[in-house]
Amino acid sequence: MKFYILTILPGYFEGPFKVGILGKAVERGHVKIEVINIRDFADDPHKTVDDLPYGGGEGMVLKPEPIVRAIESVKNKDKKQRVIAMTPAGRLLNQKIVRELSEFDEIIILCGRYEGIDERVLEHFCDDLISIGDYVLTGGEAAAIVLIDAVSRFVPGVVGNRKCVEEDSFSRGLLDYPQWTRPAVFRGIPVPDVLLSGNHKEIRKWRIMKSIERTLKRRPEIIREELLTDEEIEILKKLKDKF
Ligand code: 6GU
Repeated sequence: MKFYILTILPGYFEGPFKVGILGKAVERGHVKIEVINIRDFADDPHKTVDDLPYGGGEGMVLKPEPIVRAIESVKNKDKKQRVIAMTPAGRLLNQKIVRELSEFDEIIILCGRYEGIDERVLEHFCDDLISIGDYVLTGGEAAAIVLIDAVSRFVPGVVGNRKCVEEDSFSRGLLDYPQWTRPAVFRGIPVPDVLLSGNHKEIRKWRIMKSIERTLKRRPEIIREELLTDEEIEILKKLKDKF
């Protein structure tokens, strides 16, 4: 899977893809990242990428010409590509969208800055507009890293254990169950007894219960009963009465 990042802040991406699971994925060639400086496609001596907004108002708007030339420089009809603009005005990213995007060969990500991007770019040269949440960032760069991280997990070879990818929170509308490790007592706080019992049937059931319990408490809106097993639905019904 290849990601092109179109940005006016190429320096932003110097660190994140060198470390951790993503760093390893890039090193092994499962994930390819190419950062493109939009400013390289400006055609005036000052390398201008922004201009005043028509109609007046605060801030500057990214000009269409350099961005569209940058997009066209990476377009390739032989690849299954998606052009995505990162903007708080986009649709909200979720795990379903992440999984769908992982089916493409190449994703071209346009990072917004300043007050916005000329609407003609978004409407006529992008396939999708994506936001990562209901808050405002100084630009789309941090959001692009979030998107690449989440999509890369679905690329074969990136996450060692496929089961981890498929069974994670959100794939079935339940938050993950909580985890503990040694020591058995930390600053007087013990690990739940059941986890030390060695009774794997009990542990499995207890984990389902904790998973449903914290989802009801923190994110009740993500629960999708149609994706749950009969056992889970039964536990859900019992716990619902408590909340
Ligand atoms: Cl994609 N961009 C910006 N600037 N702010 C955001 C965002 C994106 N998603 C949430 N907030």
